[in-house]
Amino acid sequence: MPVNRRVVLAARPVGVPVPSDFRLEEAPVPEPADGECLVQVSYLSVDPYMRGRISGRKSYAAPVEIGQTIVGNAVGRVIASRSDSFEVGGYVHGNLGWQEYAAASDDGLRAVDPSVAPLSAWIGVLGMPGLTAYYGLLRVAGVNSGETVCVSGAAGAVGSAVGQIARIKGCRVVGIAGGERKCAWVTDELGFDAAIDYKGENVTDALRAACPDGIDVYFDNVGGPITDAVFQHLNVWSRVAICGQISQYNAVDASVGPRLLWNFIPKRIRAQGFLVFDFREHDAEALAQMASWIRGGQLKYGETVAEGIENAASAFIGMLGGANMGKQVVKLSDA
Ligand code: NAP
Ligand code: FER
Repeated sequence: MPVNRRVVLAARPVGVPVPSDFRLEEAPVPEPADGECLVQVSYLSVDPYMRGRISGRKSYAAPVEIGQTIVGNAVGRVIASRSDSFEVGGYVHGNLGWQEYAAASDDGLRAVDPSVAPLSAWIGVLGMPGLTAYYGLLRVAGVNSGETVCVSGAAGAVGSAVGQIARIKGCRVVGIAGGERKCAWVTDELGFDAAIDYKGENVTDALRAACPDGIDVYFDNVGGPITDAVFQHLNVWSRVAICGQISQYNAVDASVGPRLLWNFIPKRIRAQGFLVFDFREHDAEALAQMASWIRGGQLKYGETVAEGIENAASAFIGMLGGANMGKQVVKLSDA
């Protein structure tokens, strides 16, 4: 009988997750029920939000319980179908979890067109992270041509797309990322105007040099001291899209701050948190636009690829610590 390997939550992480918080299990390959497809996963996504989902904290979605398969988006091939919507041999993505085979209801699956971009892109630049960049910049922050955009987490899945979309829209773009290699990538390969290595530079000083006219839009992926520094350079009528606060996700005690909000009063700064799902009705249009930018060579994407379900947990832990450049994916099988 074919075996399905999956990763389950073994213990709720305290602080930085460790390998023993996860356990690899074997189970029979599931049988699709009526209306379901059986998908063999090619790539699975590891994302920062999963840190919240395994913490047991109340959120917009139920937490992963101990012993349950870790949630996560994945892309793969339909190998059995009891659905009218998807045929055997087609490609789909959806929340399939950290496992090699998944039986999933067709209403949770979306078709993937591998002629537009390789499979892995559908959980990255053409998936949830890419849409997050698009909506956060264009609908939440509302960038205008000629503005200066600063993005933290600049070399990650979301941040790398944010900077390029801002460039496409005629903005000056300054990224903040950890390490010289990541900074060189976003400027030399992705066309950012400048990049600041928060691990090697004083961010406040570097921002003053890189943004002599101040910052009109801050796309915040990280929070913490980096965001404190950016807040001091925000212009009158600037906007902050609060996308993520990854510097706080492993925090054991709630940290205090931000303390620099007095800036927001005379400068009439607007800050707004958002979830990518708020804009779901626009996904088709957004994806068509992103795909056309990819085809036109204006939107590039990077990936860091781990291999094998047994390495999903280490890929996740590595991503939280900055081991990835571009989107972190885990390859499980050839399509
Ligand atoms: P990612 O940026 O590809 O990977 C996470 C990155 O975070 C790491 O590579 C690391 O890069 C950086 N990081 C880790 N600890 C940090 C710290 N203490 N200070 C500064 N940077 C730190 O991940 P992603 O999928 O693109 O997500 C980026 C952000 O967007 C996350 O905060 C995520 O929660 C958020 N997000 C929000 C939504 C939404 O709907 N609101 C949707 C998707 C993602 P460095 O090497 O540069 O430190
Ligand atoms: C994310 C960070 C946080 C994300 C969602 C959340 C979809 C939501 C958290 C909550 O509801 O508590 O990267 O991505």
